[in-house]
Amino acid sequence: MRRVLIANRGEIALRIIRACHEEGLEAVAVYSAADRGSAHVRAADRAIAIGPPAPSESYLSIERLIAAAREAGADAVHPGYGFLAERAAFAEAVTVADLTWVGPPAPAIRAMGDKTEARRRMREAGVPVVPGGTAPVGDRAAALAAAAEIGFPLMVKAVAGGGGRGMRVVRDPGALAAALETASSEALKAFGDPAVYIEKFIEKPRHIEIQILADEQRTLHLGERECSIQRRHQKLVEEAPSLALTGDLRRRMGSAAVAAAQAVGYRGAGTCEFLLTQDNSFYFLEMNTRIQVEHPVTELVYGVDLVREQLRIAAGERMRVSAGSLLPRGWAIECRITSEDPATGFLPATGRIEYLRVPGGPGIRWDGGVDVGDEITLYYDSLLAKLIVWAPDRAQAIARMTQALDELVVAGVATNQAFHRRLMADPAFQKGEIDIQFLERRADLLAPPSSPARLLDLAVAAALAEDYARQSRRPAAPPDDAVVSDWARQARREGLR
Ligand code: MV4
Repeated sequence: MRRVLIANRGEIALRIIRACHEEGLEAVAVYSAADRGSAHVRAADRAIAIGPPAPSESYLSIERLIAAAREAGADAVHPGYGFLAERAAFAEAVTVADLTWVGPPAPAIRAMGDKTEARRRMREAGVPVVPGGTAPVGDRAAALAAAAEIGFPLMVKAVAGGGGRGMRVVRDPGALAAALETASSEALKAFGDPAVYIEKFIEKPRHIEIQILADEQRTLHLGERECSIQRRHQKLVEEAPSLALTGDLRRRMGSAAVAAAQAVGYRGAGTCEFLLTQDNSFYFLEMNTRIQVEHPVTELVYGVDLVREQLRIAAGERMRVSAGSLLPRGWAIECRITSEDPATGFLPATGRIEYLRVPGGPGIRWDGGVDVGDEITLYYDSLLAKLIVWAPDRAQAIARMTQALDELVVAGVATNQAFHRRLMADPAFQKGEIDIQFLERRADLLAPPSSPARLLDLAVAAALAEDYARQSRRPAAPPDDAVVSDWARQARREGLR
């Protein structure tokens, strides 16, 4: 393996390019017409244009990506996350083109993509899954019978689902038929497959995921990430480790995740998602067969570069991780900085980055993909950067994140920075009293009521900005005895035109 094509954009493309360079590999970027001047294009050794801004004609086009790999003489493809990362067909196309796929084998992607098959395989492997069906529901009578056995509340989920689409909570038998209908038609629309199944609904769980690394010899886990701070299935803050886990629970969840990976012949980096209940039962939900957005918090507490390990494993080398040394050290927190404005209900914002001040100092990491001058469009997801901190313990990590958020300035496009500040200052968050419904209960954190004092501040700032802008447009008259050069005179005339 010598030259890796990165089939992605933004911060993760840049992250992978850096890992390639550290591994002594050349990196080939691809870019859509909207990303011509992006940071990942400049950082790569070579860049290939793959089409117009629309993802379907660029980053989601298997054909164009394989052609780009050929054109650049690449011998491997790293998909990053999102786009084609979990498409078994892409993994196969890469392999058929005689390129190395930096990811898990296609059959492992496929097995985990079908949620009822995954549930069957996990049960066989002794991995706890949420009580419920392991086959799609048949007719209405069969569904009612299955529901009676499982009990209420329950959930109707899409077989081809994941990430929260095609899901319905059902609290009593009377609501089942309607839920089956809507979940099934949603599933058909979203995944092209109307099949649904039912399982017990778990109330107020935490979302805990376990990081896996597997090479030809070994399958290891690198502990957990706490991902409960999310809104509408979009994670906003992740941390490692989790306050909810003891060493014993970490070992048990870790063993379950390793068994899950082994059951599908997993290789490379992957993540098993679990629901952790308030009485410390845990249930396998799904496996993400890719590097995840939040991988840096694991890297910081385990001292492992997951992307470099992905590259080594794909090249057939052994991972540079020894099971004996795998203990979490200190605490890491990640805030996703997105171009979403809490004031407008987290609608994606657009604009040009006019100014950017990136936080720095000990224990602070900025995984960004944008620079001053970049245009933020609606073509791609709204993740601008990830701000990640490490500190010896959770309280210090929160304090460090607070300081980093104070240093951060993004001008020109609205971001969720203020939300992160409110969260870090929140006593309940500081105590770790979180579950997946935390943000549903805390509308005050999402969008604070605007106070009269805050409005006054904004009005004064706006007036000062306008006055400053007018001043700078007005040419100053020189004193009578000043020697004014022709250059200056000419410039003033230009300025007055
Ligand atoms: C659940 C659940 C409660 N009970 N399943 C959401 C995404 C998909 N991976 C599965 N999800 C859930 N499945 C049962 N039986 C609650 C969720 C859920 C959730 C899970 C993880 C992280 C955030 C979540 C937000 C809402 C619902």
